[in-house]
Amino acid sequence: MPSYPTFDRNPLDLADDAAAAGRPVADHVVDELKAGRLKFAGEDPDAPENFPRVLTIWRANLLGSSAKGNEYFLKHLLGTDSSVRATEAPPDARPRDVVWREEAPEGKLDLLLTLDFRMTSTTVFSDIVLPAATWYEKYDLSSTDMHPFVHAFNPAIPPPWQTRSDWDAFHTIAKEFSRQAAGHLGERTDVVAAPLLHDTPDELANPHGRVRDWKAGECEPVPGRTMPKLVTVERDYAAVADKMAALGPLLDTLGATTKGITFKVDRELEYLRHKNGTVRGGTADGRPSLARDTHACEAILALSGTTNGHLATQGFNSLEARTGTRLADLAAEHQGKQITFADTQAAPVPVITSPEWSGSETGGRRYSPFTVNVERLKPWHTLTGRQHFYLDHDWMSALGEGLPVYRPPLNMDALFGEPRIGDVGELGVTVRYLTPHNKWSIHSEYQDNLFMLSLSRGGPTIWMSKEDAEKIGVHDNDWVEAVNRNGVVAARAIVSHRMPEGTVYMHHAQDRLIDVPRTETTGRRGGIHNSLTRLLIKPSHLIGGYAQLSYAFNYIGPTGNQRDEVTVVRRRSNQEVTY
Ligand SMILES: Nc1nc2c(c(=O)[nH]1)N[C@H]1C(S)=C(S)[C@@H](COP(=O)(O)OP(=O)(O)OC[C@H]3O[C@@H](n4cnc5c(=O)[nH]c(N)nc54)[C@H](O)[C@@H]3O)O[C@H]1N2
Ligand SMILES: Nc1nc2c(c(=O)[nH]1)N[C@H]1C(S)=C(S)[C@@H](COP(=O)(O)OP(=O)(O)OC[C@H]3O[C@@H](n4cnc5c(=O)[nH]c(N)nc54)[C@H](O)[C@@H]3O)O[C@H]1N2
Ligand SMILES: [Mo]
Repeated sequence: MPSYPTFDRNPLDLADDAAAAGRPVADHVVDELKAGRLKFAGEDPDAPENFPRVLTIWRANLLGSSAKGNEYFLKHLLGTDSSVRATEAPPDARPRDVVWREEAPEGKLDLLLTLDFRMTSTTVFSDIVLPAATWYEKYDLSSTDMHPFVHAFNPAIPPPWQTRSDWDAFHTIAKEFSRQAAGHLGERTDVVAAPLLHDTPDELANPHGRVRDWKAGECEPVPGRTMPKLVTVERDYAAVADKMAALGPLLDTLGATTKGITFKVDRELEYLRHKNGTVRGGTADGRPSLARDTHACEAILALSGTTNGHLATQGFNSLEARTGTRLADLAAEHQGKQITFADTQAAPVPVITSPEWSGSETGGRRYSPFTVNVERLKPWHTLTGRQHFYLDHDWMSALGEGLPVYRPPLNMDALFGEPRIGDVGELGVTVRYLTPHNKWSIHSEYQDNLFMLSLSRGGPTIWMSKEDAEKIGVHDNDWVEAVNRNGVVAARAIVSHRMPEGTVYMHHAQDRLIDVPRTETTGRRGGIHNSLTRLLIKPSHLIGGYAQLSYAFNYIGPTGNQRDEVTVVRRRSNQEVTY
C-alpha cells in the first residue's frame, strides 16, 4: 500500500546517496533495506522523522466526517483537548512488527490547512482556513458513475471577497512555493515506492496468492515482486507552479492509461493547444495551457473517452484486439463527438460509452455497471476473467474468507475487554453503536440549512429501541450520554420501534457546530459520531499484487472499519443542558 512518508529517511537524500555511491537508486534502496539501515516509516509511525507535519484538507471534512476515531485525531494529530478515555493497550495486545512507543506523541502536526466554504468540525480546528468559492461562484465539472451526464458549474457571481476557486487557491500556493523552493530545494531526484497496481503486470507478483516476506527471510526483496516498485522522479521544485498550469510532456510518450488500456492522445494534445492556447517560455514552453480552471475542464473532457468519442472508439479497438470480442460499435455512434466545456454549460450532456467504465449508454440507454462484461463477454478484471468468488490468497484462507461467508461482529468484550452487549448497570445499557449515512444530510453537508434542521430535530441525535430506552428510563427526545473507550457524546434520544434491541444509530457526520452541549462526563463540549469510533483495519484489505486484489487509486485499498463499536448509553441526570 502506498504510504507517506514512505521511508524513515528523506527520499531526496536516498537518491543523492545512491548517486554518490554510483549505484542505481532502486539497488541502493534495496541494499539499505536489506541491511536494516533503512526502514519503512510505517514500521515506526510515532518516530518524529516518520510522521508528516503539514496537512492540507480540501473538499473533505476530515475531523467531522470521514475520519474515524475523532478524539484520537484531536489528541495525537492536533494535541488539543480530547475525550479519549482508553488506556494504552496492554503489552500482549500490541503490534509485533510495529515499534510501540510508551509515550505516543501528541500534537504531531505543525500546520492544518483547510479549503472549504462552510464552517465545519475541521475548519474550527484549522490553523488556516482558505475560503473556497462555492459551486455558483466558479467553473468546474461534475459527473459520477451513477448518472449518465456531465455537468458544468458556472459562476452566477464572481468569487466574493477573499474567496477563490480551488484551482486558483492551489495555483497561488504553488507559485509562492515555487518561488521559495528555487533557493531551498532546486532540482532533485525523488524515489517513490509505487504499489503493485491493478490492471498491470503487477497483478502477477504473487503467483497462487502465496505471500513470501523478505523481511522474514522467506525471499529476496525484489521491487515490483516482493516489495513496492521503486521509481525515480525528477523534481524541479521551482517549476511546480508552471507545471501545474500546463499539460505535461509524458502524455506525448506514455499516453494516458485507464484500466489497462493506453490511449494515444497526440490528436487531443494538438486540439488542446488550439482550444486552450500554449504556454510561452519557461519550463512548460509550447505545452497546452492549464492556466485557468476552464482550461482544466477542457483537458479533462478531451482526455476522457466518456466525453471524446474518438478516444472511446480507440480504446475499444485496442480492447477488441486483446479480447477478440466486438466492442467498438458501442461508441461508434459518437466517434466524431468531442464534448466541450461550452456544451456542458448549455445543458448537462449525456456521456459516451467508453472502456473506462463497465456499463453502456449506447443508443441512449441508462448506465448500469458491468453490462459490457455480461452482454459482450468482455473478461472481468479478475484472476479467471469471470465473476470470481473463490479467493485462494494465503491471507484469505488464513482468515477463513476464501469464499464469501457470514462474519459476526467482533466480540469486543473478549478481544478488548469492553462492556458486554445487553449489560445494564449504573452507567447505563451497553449497545452496539452504528453510524450509517444520514437521511438529513449528505455527509456533513446540508444539515445546517433550516429545512433540514427542522426535519431532523436540529442537533445531535441517537436512535434507540423502545426496549433499550425503557431499561434506562429514557423517553423520546430526552438528553442521553453515550460513553465508550474512544470518547463521549451528548445527544437527544429518538426512541423508535424501528431500532432493534441492542443496537443504536448515531447518523454519520452530525457536525460539532449545532446544538452540541457540554457533557456530564467531562464537562467539555460533547463529541460527534466519530468520537465513539476508532479505526480498525481489516488485514485482508492490505492484500496486494494478486489479480483483482491489487491496489488502484480510488478503487481498491484499505478502508477504516468502525462497525463493531460498542457504547454505554444512559439518561442524563440533568436534562437542562448548557453550552
Ligand atoms: N463513522 C462513520 N464514518 C464515516 C462513514 C460512516 O458511515 N460512518 N462514511 C464514510 C464515507 S463512505 C465517506 S464518503 C466519508 C465522507 O467524508 P467527507 O468527504 O470528509 O465528508 P463531507 O462532509 O462530504 O465533506 C466534504 C466537505 O467539502 C466541502 N466542499 C464541497 N464542495 C467543495 C468545493 O467545491 N470546494 C471546496 N474547497 N470544498 C468543498 C463541504 O463543505 C464539506 O465540508 O465519511 C466516511 N466516514
Ligand atoms: N442522504 C444521504 N445519502 C447518501 C450519503 C449521505 O451522506 N446522505 N452518502 C453517500 C455515500 S458517499 C455512500 S458511501 C453511501 C452509503 O450508503 P450505504 O452503503 O447504504 O451505507 P450506510 O447507510 O452507512 O449503511 C447501510 C446499512 O448497513 C448496516 N450495517 C452496519 N453494520 C453492518 C454489518 O456489519 N453487516 C451488515 N450486513 N450491515 C451492517 C446499517 O445498519 C445500515 O442500515 O450513501 C450515499 N448516499
Ligand atoms: Mo462514501
